[in-house]
This record gives sequence, C-alpha cells and structure tokens, in this order.
Amino acid sequence: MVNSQLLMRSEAKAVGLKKRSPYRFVPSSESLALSARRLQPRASFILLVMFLLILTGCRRAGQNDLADIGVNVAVNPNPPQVGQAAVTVTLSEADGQPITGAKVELEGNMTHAGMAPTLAQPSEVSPGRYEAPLDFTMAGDWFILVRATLPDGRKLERQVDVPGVKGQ
Ligand SMILES: [Cu+2]
Repeated sequence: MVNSQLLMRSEAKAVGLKKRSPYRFVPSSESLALSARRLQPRASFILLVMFLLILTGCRRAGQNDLADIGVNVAVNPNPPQVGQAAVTVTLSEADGQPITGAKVELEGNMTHAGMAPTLAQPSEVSPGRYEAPLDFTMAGDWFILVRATLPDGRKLERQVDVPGVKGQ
C-alpha cells in the first residue's frame, strides 16, 4: 500500500512536471530517462507484492482455511493398496476437543488427469471420528479432498496426499 501510494505520487509529480514544462522548462531527455529508470525498481517491487498477495489469497481460499481446526486422516490398510480402504477423519478444535456432529465428505482423486473421482460420506463412529470406505480404483498417486461442514456452519477443505497406492 505504502509503496503503491509512493509510486502514484511520483507519477503525479512526473505528470505535473510535463504539464508545467511548456511554461517553465523542458527537462532534458537524459533526466526523463533517469526518472523512468528510478521508477522501474519500484514497479517491479509492486508486481512482487501483488504476486505475493495473489499467492496468499489462493492459500486462504484453499487448504489453510480454519487452520486451527485439526484434521487428521488415516487410511487403512497402510500402505494403501488398490481396492476399498477405510478412511478415518478425526476433527478437533484448536484445544484438542473433538468436533462432533460435522458433515464430512471425501473425494478421492488421482494426481493425473482424466479419472472420475471416487466419493464417500463418512459417518461419525465415535466423537469426532468419521469413517467411510473409499475406493482406490487404480494403482498410483492419489490425494483425498476432505470437506467438512462444522456444526456451527463453518466449512473447511483439506487435501491429503496418498502417494503410491499399490496394485494387487
Ligand atoms: Cu488413474
């Protein structure tokens, strides 16, 4: 913010200089080139800041929402293999209290394109523990998207990598 304000101010100054110049003095082409060069590092710094803001924006929208909520995912058998696996999701508050009464959904995907995801809706088997069978339909690298709607309406999504699912 501060830096974009600085840039806007120095641009305004440059514009003001151009406007006044017919009446007062014509800046040499050398000094114009100098001021343009001075702007460049600032401009690239602002681009960097914008880039970082976009990155944090994406992260916030993605897996790091409700970062203080504990989402633990266990896959059984471990190491995983092709076929039906039992996926257990444990949800806990920041202080470790189990979160009961959440609505949990699982989406199994492979890391390569072109495969239909496998879906499951775990049910709560004990306080804060949600379990469902999930189909690993092919050997290779998988990831599971865990989506949960907490009893108070907050929603979270986490991605858990399940690399190297073995063929049978
Ligand atoms: Cu596949």
